Amino acid sequence: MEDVLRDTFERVERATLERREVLRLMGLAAAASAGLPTVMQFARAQDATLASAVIRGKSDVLVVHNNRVGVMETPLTELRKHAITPKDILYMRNNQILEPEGRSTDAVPLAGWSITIGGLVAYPRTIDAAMLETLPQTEAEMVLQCSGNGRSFYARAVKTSGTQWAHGGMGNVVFSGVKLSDLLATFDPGIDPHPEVKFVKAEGADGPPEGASHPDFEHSLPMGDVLERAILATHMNGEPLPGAHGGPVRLVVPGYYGTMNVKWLSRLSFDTVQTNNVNQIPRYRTPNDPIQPGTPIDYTFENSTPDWRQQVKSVIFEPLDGDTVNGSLTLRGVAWNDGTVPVTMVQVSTDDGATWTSAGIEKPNSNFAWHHFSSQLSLPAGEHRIWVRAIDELGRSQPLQGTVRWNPSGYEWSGADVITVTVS
Ligand SMILES: Nc1nc2c(c(=O)[nH]1)N[C@H]1C(S)=C(S)[C@@H](COP(=O)(O)O)O[C@H]1N2
Ligand SMILES: [Mo]
Repeated sequence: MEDVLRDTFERVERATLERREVLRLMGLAAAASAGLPTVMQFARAQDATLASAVIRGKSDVLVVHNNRVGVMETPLTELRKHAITPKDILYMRNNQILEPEGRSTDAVPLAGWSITIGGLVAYPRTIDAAMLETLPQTEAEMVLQCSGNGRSFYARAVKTSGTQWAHGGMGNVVFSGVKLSDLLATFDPGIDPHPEVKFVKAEGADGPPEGASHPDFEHSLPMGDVLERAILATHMNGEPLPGAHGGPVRLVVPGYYGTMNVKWLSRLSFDTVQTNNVNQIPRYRTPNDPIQPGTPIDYTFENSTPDWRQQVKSVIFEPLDGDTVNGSLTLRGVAWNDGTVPVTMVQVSTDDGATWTSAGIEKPNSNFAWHHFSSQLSLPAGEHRIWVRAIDELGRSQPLQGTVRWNPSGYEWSGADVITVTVS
């Protein structure tokens, strides 16, 4: 399976490189380096397939990274327009075969969709998803972010394998549905997990990737966070959950990386150990100890951690890298973390870290959501580097050199954000 994926990635990368070469020959690269924002340069170098041809209802402003399974990124010029990311521009990342319900942003009926709850429990159950509508509803405004978001920045040290996401493998959305703990509480007799249960495994109904024979897309999540946070989401942004984003039911764990939010939920299992599904190990993990960029690692359950809780992070939305700006400008962007505590500070430096000032932070609707920050800057004419880093209530922050968290698959990029702008 890994080989199939690697092949695909390599094919996409080769195609991208070839296109870059063509662009260079056409003299567009010169135009790009003359001031087009990086995001635009990036968008120009991608697959020519239109997003709407891969997934009906997706906007053609999206950058298509993979047109077979549907992997697409939102340019920051679009992402920054909305407090809540609309479904047509929300990034998309599929790993498996693209099933019919995943091919459009239309809703999928709840009735007739079954979810099995089992594992080391006293009373396993199968529910019809329609029963979720009869239970108390809850909602969470939260950042949905691929653990590969920002992967391309690891190339500042050594390029890592996989989709070369810029910052647009994320969005801020509102998921609503039924809290898993509320669902469990309705059963009599109860599901009653054994005291030794430590993980909840979520399985998606999507089939194996092309040419691979491995089973469902699965992830194991720690029991504590799942009981506290997990929602069986049936709605997104106030509408029935689009099929492409996991409808009719998706397991959502606010504060966790996107990959842990399993789409097309078909089964939950209460287990004593993590699944050995390829998406739990070796994929979607980062090493526990720093490793030298370029060094391979044999992942074990002991030497690495799944991409569960999101790292503290900030992304500048305005201006964008490469922009030409007026000397008196407003810097804007978003910051977030794993939602355990709020992000309390966003610091800005225009002198490569000699001095930092605090940006203003708008109070977010939830700890799991984007925290919008802004700062008035006054800069003399010339080229300037602007750094931004977020700090949360626990004092957790972002490394200035994000490559210190280098890992072979380029997960969990969380380096301080830095842009270069020219003041005219
Ligand atoms: N069933 C299933 N769930 C999945 C995936 C998948 O391939 N299959 N991809 C995961 C990954 S890696 C990410 S980043 C998010 C992407 O969510 P989106 O496509 O709704 O934006 O879904 C996650 N859930
Ligand atoms: Mo992802």
